[in-house]
Amino acid sequence: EGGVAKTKIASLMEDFDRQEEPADVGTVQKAIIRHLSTTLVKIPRDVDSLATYLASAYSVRDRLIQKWNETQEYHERHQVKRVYYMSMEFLLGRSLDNALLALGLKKVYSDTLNGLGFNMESCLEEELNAGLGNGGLGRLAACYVDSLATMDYPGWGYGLRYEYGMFKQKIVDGFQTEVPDNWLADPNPWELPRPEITYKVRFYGHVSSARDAQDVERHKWDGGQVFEAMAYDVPVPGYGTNNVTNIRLWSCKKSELFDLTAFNDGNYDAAMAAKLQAENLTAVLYPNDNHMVGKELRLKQEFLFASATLQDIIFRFKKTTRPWVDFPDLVAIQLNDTHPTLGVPELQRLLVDEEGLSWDEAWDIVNRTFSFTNHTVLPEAMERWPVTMLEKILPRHMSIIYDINLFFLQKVEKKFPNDRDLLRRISAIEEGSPQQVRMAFLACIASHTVNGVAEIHSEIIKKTIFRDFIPYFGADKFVNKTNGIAPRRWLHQANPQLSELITEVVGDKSWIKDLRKLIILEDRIGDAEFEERWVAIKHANKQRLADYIERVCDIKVNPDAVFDVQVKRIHEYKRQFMNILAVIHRYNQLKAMPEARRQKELPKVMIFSGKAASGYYIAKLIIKLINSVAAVVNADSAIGDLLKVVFIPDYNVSVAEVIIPASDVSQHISTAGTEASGTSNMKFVLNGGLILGTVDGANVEICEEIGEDNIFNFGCLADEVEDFRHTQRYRPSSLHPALKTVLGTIESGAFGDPGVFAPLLETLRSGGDVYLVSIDFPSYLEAIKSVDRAYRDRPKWVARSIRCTANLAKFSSDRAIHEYAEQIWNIKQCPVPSKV
Ligand code: B1H
Repeated sequence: EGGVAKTKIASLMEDFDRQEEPADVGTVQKAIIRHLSTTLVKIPRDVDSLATYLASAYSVRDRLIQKWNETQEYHERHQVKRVYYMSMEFLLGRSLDNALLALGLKKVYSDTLNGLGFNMESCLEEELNAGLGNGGLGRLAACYVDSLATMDYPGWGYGLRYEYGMFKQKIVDGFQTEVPDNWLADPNPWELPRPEITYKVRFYGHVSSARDAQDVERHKWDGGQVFEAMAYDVPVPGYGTNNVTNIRLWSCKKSELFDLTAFNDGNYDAAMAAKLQAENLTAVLYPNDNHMVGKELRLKQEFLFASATLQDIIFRFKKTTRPWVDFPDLVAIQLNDTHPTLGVPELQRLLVDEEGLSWDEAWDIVNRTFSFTNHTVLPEAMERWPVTMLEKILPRHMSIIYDINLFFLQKVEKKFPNDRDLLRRISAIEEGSPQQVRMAFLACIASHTVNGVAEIHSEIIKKTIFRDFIPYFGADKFVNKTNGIAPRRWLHQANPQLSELITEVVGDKSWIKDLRKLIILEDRIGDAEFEERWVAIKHANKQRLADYIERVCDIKVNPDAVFDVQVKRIHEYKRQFMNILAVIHRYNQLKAMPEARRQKELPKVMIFSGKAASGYYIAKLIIKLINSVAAVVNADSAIGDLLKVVFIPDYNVSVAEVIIPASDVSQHISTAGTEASGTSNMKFVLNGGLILGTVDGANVEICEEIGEDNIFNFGCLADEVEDFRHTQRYRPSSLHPALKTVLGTIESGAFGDPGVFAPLLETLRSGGDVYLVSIDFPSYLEAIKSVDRAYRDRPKWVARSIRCTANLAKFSSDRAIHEYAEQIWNIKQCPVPSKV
């Protein structure tokens, strides 16, 4: 009987899958109404724009799920190799607009919503941002999944489902305050809970060993605490393809088994209380960008993530019934920085302890499976975990790490005998008190390929952190994969007007999947009518941002002024401090000018936005200083529109989508050698904004692509930085007069109690000026002058702007993913055929 029912169901479901819902207003309307009244249980008078957003989202999701099913089923049937992109962060932002554009449904939804008396934009804005990441690293993961889907590559993202993502930033009295981001407060149509997909993850406990039948020592890890990781699947559509890929996010719940004895003892109350009190490992994202915090809870997050992911991948592999040696023919795993590196000893443990492989068989599989991306060289961001902490929480893994390291050092010793210092330098275990595991070394030892994220950065890591590994592994193991951004979100979605113009010039929408087509824009340079439209679009985007600024900051800015933007996480190495010091310099200059002269100056709006890690005191002072300067400058009637300073609160993906298309100039001014790549630099240039920047990260390659006439570079070079730090250390006496004056202005109390800013100013003095603000300041001022001069030559500026967009193809995440696929993952495109 059950058999008959199953066949019947199977054939009905096949029929259902074969039918694609038509995309007309009538069908869409019906779907939205159905979700309003059933899924959301609304009565007519309760239907507001939130409900309408949700109903629209559910109706789009229905279509996505169908395609998602097909994609997974098709890839499984063809046993194609997949990449698994392991990342502790996925900064997805909003999904509805992106999905509508991907599926070609934007117009019909807009018509439908209009017909129902709703405005599309306000419905889209009801969606809360999925802020499951800090900054560039997390957003990169989101862009990469977009490209995997769009280019029909078989691949999944794996991450954690934090209940609270990146905190919301409120500015109170000029200071940042943090508010929890309860992003799951509204229903989330973009996640599919999979209660049937759970894995047990153990912490603490003890390891015992015994000899097996072949007299091999076998290890068993048990006891301790057992947690459960449950899967939530987030479907991600490709643009203009049937492929819908998956991001599987793990959510933690304490396993019921853990408290079973208490339940069995009849102590229901106590057992339930323990369950409620149990720390929820996936409650919150650690809000530190480029900074490691060695908390036990973070280590547990990393292991829960690693273990659930590897168990899941192994489960899927076993369904193929292929032999273990084939594992790397079906599975590639990319480690997004070191945060998922516990996946290495976990795979080794699962293969040896659970599946009975020999150490060497397992290690060969591990090595052919993993590859690793390094995203930073900042010492404070390098993950190191105390051996004692690992031994306590993950005893079996600590012993596996010891063995991995021992076998590695033995091989190094064999190749380079009698070099004890080399072994000390290269060891994954750093001697000292406390002893620590260097996660970057472990990731490097276990991976077949290691990559940096921009040319300059990939060169730097070969000369610094991985220097000693090169004689042993050879230089070929270390490659470059310059970052990229998804043209779908960062041009097509964020800048609809410019997209329309580009589509007109290209002749079709093919550029959305092939940015090389943008080069044709160069032909229009000098075409007056085209240039006028180019300028008008930038102006409209500036007006949109001006409206936003007035709404959230209550500051009126003039859209005819230059919009000069620096938006990114607040960090000393990114030097927002240097930017605001130059703003003060400009303010002083304007104040000192006679009125007639002043009125000839170029009006500027200096726009800042970004979050400081909650424990990063100096970064928070930088925010306070920006807001204090803003308060004084913006209220100064003698200055008026000539200078406005704006700090836009709560920078996130959606805010970026409004800011980036509106910039004339954006600043990427990190101390040379510190910003691994940067990705917002690419987003600004793609939208026709010019860069004021240092010779760092991807700025260098952007300059190569667009030409040095179209970028404003300044500052010392990466290979000069160490010299400056040691020999030309900052001395107050040698301070540039302009900088002296600016510091004097702050100390005079012009921006409020100078005592507040004293610790910040100290970083330039006794702090040793680690990021060389005082060294680069003079050339920075010169560069700002050349930007201003250039902007006054309007026709030339417009030509530059067009050239920027036209030459940005290299920085598409499609190019980046293509390179990863061919050169690192060895995966092939596998488009899901469309229905007949
Ligand atoms: C980047 C991080 C990062 N590099 C530690 N490193 C984190 C490090 O939570 N943590 O512990 C979180 C993030 N993030 C950024 O990656 C680089 O600074 C950018 O230059 C780069 O563009 C981006 C993507 O590669």
